[in-house]
Amino acid sequence: DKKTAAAAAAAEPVQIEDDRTGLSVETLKRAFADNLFYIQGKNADIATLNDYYMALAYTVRDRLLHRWLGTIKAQLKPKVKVVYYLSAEFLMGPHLGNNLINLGIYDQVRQAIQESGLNLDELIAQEEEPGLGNGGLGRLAACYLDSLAALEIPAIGYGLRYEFGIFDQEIRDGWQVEITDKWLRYGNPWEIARPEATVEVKLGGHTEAFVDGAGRYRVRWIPGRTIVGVPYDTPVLGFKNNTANTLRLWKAEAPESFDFQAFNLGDYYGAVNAKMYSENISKVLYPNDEPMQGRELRLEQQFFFVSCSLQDIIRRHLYVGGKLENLDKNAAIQLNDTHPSIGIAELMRLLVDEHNVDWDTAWQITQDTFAYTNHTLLPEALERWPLSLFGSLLPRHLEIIFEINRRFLQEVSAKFPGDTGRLARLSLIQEGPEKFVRMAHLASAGSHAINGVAALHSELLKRDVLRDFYELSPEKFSNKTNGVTPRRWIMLSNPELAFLISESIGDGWIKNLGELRELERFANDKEFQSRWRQIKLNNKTNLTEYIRKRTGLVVDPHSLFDIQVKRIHEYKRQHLNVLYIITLYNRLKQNPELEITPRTFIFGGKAAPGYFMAKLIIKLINSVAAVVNSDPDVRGRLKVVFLPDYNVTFGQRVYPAAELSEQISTAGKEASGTGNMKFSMNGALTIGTLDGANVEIREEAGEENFFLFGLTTEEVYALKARGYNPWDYYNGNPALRQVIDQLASGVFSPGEAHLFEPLVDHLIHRDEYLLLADYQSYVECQDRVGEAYRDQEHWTRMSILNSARMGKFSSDRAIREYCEDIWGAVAVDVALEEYVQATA
Ligand code: T68
Repeated sequence: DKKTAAAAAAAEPVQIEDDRTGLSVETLKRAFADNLFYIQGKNADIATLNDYYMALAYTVRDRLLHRWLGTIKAQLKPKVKVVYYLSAEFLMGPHLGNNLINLGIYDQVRQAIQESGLNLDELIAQEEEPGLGNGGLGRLAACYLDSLAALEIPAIGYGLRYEFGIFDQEIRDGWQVEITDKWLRYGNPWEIARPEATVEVKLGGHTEAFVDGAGRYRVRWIPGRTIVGVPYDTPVLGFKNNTANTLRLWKAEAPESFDFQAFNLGDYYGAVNAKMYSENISKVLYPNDEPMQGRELRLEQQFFFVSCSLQDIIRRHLYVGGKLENLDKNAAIQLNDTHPSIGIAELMRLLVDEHNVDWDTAWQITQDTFAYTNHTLLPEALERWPLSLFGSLLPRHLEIIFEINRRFLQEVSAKFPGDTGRLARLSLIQEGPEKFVRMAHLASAGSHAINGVAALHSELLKRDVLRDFYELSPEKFSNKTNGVTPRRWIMLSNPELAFLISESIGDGWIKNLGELRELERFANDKEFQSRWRQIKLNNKTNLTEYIRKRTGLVVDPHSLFDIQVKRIHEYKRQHLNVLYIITLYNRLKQNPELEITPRTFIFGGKAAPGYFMAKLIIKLINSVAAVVNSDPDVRGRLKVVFLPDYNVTFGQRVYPAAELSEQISTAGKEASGTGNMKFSMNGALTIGTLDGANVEIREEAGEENFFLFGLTTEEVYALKARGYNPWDYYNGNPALRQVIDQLASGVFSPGEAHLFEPLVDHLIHRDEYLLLADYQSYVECQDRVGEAYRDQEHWTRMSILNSARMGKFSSDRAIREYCEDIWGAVAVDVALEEYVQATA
């Protein structure tokens, strides 16, 4: 009858395409308006652009939640192995556009926003990017999360939720000025706080030995203070699949149980001060890239996020019924450089002290679970902590490290009897007037796998920095050449190119970048070439407009766009690029009729705030730009631009517009580079040394499609061993000499003749990075570039071939290698539950 039919209908779950899940343009429009009203509390009369952005972000977030929950459920199963990527930095870039691509709803959303009277690009541009990283290392972590999700590998990224990310850069009077990055100012719609999963972290204090009920010798850590970590989760979507992994970032807070009265009677301010002290830990990202600084707060940050994460990992493992002895069956923990390597000692402490596991078993579990990626060969970048600082902050961990070291050196002695030099070189403790804990040694001893990030880099690791570890355990070592995600770095950044590629060879390349090879058959196709060129010109025109807005400079989109964007560092040699610019300038001044390929030199990048030489290089670029750009003699032929505040968002504009990619580090110094890959994929040709991944890019692209110059790593070593004298190069090369003399005499610093003296002095007296030795080779190579550009057909062919042959540099390939060789992780299918609602 009617009544029972109605009851049956009410009990029957009905799937609804409602305003929170529906994907039709109509539904999206309704959901957008709804979120503007109910979440932002605004209507069209008073809404700002940011309100619209937020309303759209929530509309998109609603549409990924069922994937996210489905993924969490699928991954919390006994037999699933999860990759835990521990990194002090995740440079994710803006989420909105990327999530639209991964959900496959870009077009519907564009239409819905347009029909709502707005412009999608403007809303996307409104997002403040989370700049929780310095450069390559942090961005690599973000690309790897993208690929893990694309490949449906269960994974969690663990890191710090810095309140202030990398500083915003402004240029005043040619100098870098740092501005705090208040990225959370208007709220962050992509994260969800999970205060119920808070964990406690101990610091300071001392240790006590005791004998437990079973008669076992144990150690207790009596901490000086406790901090809590609150997790904030952000979904990381796979490309058009059901996987949404989690990026879990920890915020430091004072413990809830903080007892104002008992702790500090009547001292309200003291108590609040203690709270502020706790919150300091996740306050700000350290803006230094490679060189190491032994700051206590930095070690606190590292230990804090690592301890939170390991406790979380163990909790998850026990929750699915796992035994601690089998942790490595459920967990692969990757150390992104040594920044999280204190995790080796912390896992030992958690197992031995807190879970009562015996030492040998604990050490086996630890080694089987951890793996370590090295990102640098620069000795000054290797992390080491003064023993005194380390012991006062982490007294129990220092004891554990001593014990690890004692046993480790015993093993070394057994293998190399009587070799005391080797013992000293391998020790986790560096002896001397001041003693240090060597974090790369801790990471290497405590991991089952150690890798470098490009073939050359991995070889040099085995030969130099980790030579003794290699001789001890060669089986631990492998290479995992870096990669970047084609979703963000081609599809999102260069939509026109993505469209042309898909139209020509289908869209399989997005998931399988090797398919780009099929473009080779269009390399000589006139019609295809002209579309390829037109897209590049459109992207250059876009960048031209952006340059005009940001700097007021007008550049010619028909000139050769020659671009160097990356952190400013002496080893990356932005100033070598400048030496060539001045050389060109001099030629034009000396011969006003000289025909050259018109070029626009574009720079971008931040300098560490305390790195004087790097800041001086920024000033140098801007000073040379000021002279060159205002000189009517070179008008139309030479322009120099420094674009402030290089970040992920800006990178997305730059790579698609580049024609020449500058990868000119001293051979043996750049571990890999990843910008080099982004440029090439988007059709830029590379001028570069045989350094980092350049070697492999050239191998793939073909040597005839790559502008090679400079000394090789071997030649650099040999030259330095012979005794390098930059002065000889200066004296022996009139063009070089002129450039250096101009810098020294203030031609580019009117009124401040001595401004560039520190730079010049360093170059002619020491020149650690061999600019003068590589100068002539670079100049000749640049001249060949200029010549080659005149033959646009040939240039376009080379450009197409570069893109076509970059399949290897997808982060999907890199992640597959990590999964197979190091993590033993496999894809897990995520079943979506029908999102259902009973309606009466
Ligand atoms: C970079 N390293 C390498 N470090 O320089 C680059 N360091 O060659 C490589 O491609 C990239 O890592 C990815 O493997 C960095 O970016 C840092 O940013 C950094 C930050 C803090 C402390 C030390």
